[in-house]
Amino acid sequence: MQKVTSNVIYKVFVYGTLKSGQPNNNLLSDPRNGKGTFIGSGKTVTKYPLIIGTRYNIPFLLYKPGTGHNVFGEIYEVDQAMLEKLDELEDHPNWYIREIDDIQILNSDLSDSSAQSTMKCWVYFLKTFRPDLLELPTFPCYDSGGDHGLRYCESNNEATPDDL
Ligand code: PCA
Repeated sequence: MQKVTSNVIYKVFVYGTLKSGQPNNNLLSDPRNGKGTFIGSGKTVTKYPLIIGTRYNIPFLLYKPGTGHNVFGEIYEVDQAMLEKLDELEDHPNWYIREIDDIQILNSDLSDSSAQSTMKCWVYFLKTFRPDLLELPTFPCYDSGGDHGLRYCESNNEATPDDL
């Protein structure tokens, strides 16, 4: 019997551990998980606080539009299989909530759409959070190895929203 596959392609903007050179990028680049093609870098049109939280040093984009920075990230085209993998990693919709947002394209390999300056992409936000998370330092660009010293802890499997 033929396997039913969907060929729908989704655009996802990643700003945290899924970016290239960051601890979870291997998930996006592993073809066994599905299609994950880098198409360019971008930044959020809206300012948001990008913070590093929990004792596992996990990056979160807090859904508090207008506060923080226009956050830098990377845009990927992914298929349904890959999107499901990402949702699993981010525990959408229990922890992060995936929402469509406007991303300003900074550079792009898509020559035929270079006239376009923004793109609607899926982004993983934290929408329910304790207000004191807004007191943490905010970053325009995430790097696990940055001089903030808050390196991402990969053994965070038992982290839950209660850790926030
Ligand atoms: N992974 C997702 C959300 C935060 C994280 O670490 C990302 O990179 O966009």
